[in-house]
Amino acid sequence: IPVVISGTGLYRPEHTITNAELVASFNAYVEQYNAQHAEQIAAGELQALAPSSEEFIEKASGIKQRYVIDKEGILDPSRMYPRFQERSDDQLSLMAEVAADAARQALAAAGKQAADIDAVICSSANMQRAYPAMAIEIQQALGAGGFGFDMNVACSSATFGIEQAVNAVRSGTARCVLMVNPEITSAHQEWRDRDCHFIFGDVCTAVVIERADTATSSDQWEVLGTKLATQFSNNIRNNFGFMNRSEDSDPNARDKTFRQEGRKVFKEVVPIAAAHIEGHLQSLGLESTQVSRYWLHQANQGMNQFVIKKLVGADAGAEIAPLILDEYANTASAGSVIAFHEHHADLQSGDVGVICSFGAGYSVGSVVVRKR
Ligand code: CO8
Repeated sequence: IPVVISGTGLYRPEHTITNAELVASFNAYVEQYNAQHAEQIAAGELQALAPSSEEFIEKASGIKQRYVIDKEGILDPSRMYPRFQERSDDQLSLMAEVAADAARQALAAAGKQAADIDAVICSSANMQRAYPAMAIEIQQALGAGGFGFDMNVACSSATFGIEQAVNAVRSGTARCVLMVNPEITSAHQEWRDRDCHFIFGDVCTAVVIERADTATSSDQWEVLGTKLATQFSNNIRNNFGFMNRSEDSDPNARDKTFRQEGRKVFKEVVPIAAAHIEGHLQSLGLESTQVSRYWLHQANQGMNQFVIKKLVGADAGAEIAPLILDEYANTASAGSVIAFHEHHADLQSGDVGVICSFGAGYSVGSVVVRKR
């Protein structure tokens, strides 16, 4: 029985931060820091921080703004991270709240009730807590049955999650799976680091995956195949974790938030991603030029242009590989799903597309779909 993607949903926070706002606050922080440490800087014991620039951000990444759940805390030069209220155990947690919002939209698009869902996968670059699994809280918030579990493959969490969902449906473990990606990246982004302070934004995506014979949606995408690959690299890393306390490490140390060697990632991941997609398509008897649309991971505009050039020998026009990172920035695993969510309505029955993620791990995941 074919398996289809029958609906998607997108939660988008109400606040945006433009590059101009971000840079103004970052530069105020830099001034404050340099003034506070003037003596050590003058003595050569500390390096002065350099200001950021709007021009650099847009040119280097293609990002123009990002959505965030809390704006005030991030832009406060004496804080530089969001301010979230701690919730009691009997309140819905923030990750579950945004996931339930995106999930309800995806269920409506698929024409499903929560009771039709018999598995919930919460797949994201970070989880709010150790346990119970976020997916189980989301399952309860929606009123879904079956089972739920969490998984994390950083930037590739969504595509890896889709494969688990497809396999669960194919094997008969579940008939209809809800896969959600609450990416509250603002909480583990390093807003005080000029090299990466502009990269991330908050969102949540949701995807309904089910047996084709139960699907009633007018917008169905048959999953022709999924292919996952990983290769260890330290070039994108975050050492935050449950052992930090026992290691007596500083919870505010730089290595406890997102950090990367951006240039190396750029260079190393482009060929891996292009070869992965090409190989996957070939195994399905398809050429990369037969694909109507590529919904690629959204980390860097130039990176996607390189991947597309390798695949189809053309510049990544909006037609073949739509970009959403100008508006959303990098949303970790959600980026390729946002691209699919917003840019597939014009395609025709029989058209083939590829949803593909790449990033930390390294990890690459591709999902080849065909419009029914
Ligand atoms: N303003 C002004 N100048 C700057 C700034 C700034 N903000 N930042 C750096 N510069 C300067 C540098 O100091 C450097 O100066 P010099 O030449 O004098 O040394 C110059 O600009 C060039 O710097 P870079 O070489 O670093 O700039 P790049 O052109 O390489 O651009 C990017 C940097 C944008 C980071 C680019 O390398 C990139 O996008 N690489 C790909 C990164 C990527 O895809 N990463 C994957 C991210 S991981 C992911 O997607 C999901 C992770 C999920 C978990 C994390 C969630 C929080």
